Amino acid sequence: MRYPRIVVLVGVAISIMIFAISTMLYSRSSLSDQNSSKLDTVGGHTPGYPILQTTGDVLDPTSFVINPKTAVVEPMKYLREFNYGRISTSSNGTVIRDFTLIASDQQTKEVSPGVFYNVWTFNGTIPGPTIRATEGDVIRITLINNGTKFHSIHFHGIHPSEMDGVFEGIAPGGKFTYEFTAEPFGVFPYHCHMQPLEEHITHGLYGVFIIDPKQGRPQADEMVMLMNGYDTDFDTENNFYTVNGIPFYYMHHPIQIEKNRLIRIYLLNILEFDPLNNFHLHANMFDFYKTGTKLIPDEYTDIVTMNQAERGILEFSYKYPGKYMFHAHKTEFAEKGWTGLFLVKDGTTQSVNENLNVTSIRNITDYSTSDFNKSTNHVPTGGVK
Ligand SMILES: [Cu+2]
Repeated sequence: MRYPRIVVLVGVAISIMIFAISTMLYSRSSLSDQNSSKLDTVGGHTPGYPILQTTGDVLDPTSFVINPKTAVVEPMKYLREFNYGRISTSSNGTVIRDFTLIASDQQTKEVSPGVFYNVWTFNGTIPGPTIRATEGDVIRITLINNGTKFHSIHFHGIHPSEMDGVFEGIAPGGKFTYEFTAEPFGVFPYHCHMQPLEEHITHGLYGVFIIDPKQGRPQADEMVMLMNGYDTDFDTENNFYTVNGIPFYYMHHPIQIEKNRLIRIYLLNILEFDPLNNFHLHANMFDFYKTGTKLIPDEYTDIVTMNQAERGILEFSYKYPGKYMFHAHKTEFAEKGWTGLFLVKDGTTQSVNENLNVTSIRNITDYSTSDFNKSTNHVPTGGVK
């Protein structure tokens, strides 16, 4: 069969084009391979590797101020606030500490500038107040349920079954007093234990419970850090990660500490949905006391990784003044809010923070019981009361 002349010509032209394109592509890929081996680089920008793109959302929204009336917590106040309860003594001399926690689940508060979320809280804040006692004290915590769902308080530590806060939920409008002896010494979570558990936790019903050893710990500048997250679009993945309730807060309001002063951090991870979280300290190392139940450190490190409810005590001091980051060494968490700064002052140069644009959030603690804080100590110097 004979093809018309025009068909033959078109066929030849197409063949030439295909050959030319193939040759070009081959030479490009060879060049790319040569570049790869020459550069010997790793990552998304290496030729031949896919380029990762971010969604571009979140990334440090705290360049403007959170309204103090709507913020979920005042992180700088929370940092060093320890609640010792209303203290009385039994006939045999045992110290009794009474606390009141009010659960609520109907408030909407600002968890990041412009981001409002239905928070479930103990005493109006996320995290709930830090409860502190000494081993051997009798702890009495009255839970008042002002919410619309059943709630409870489950303390970690040693106590009788009926004080475990798991099987008996407190009905809306109800009230119950948990009572047990504080043991052992260490740092513990407390949280609601009603089902579905992840819902009660991710909305914010948790806090830190510290039991001091009878002999106390060395004097230090003490602080509490609780690592959490917020799933604000309800897809069981966190959109924000924080230490002490508001993403990036301590980046804009650095924690001021003194050079050579012993710093003690009671650290707890309560993060829901993500299996792990961690804490990394820049330009320094710390002693780590796992769960805080021993007086001898378990590790000397600059990073500690924790599953949900794991916790411990960090001790360190800075040799040199300046600004130092601390953050999750999980990049996603750090970039979605779990990042902060220490500002180390050398004790002679004052007000290094004057040019840091410090904005304070005041009067937002929504404690519904005026007596909860009666023996609250703002104890920047640490020690045991
Ligand atoms: Cu609950």
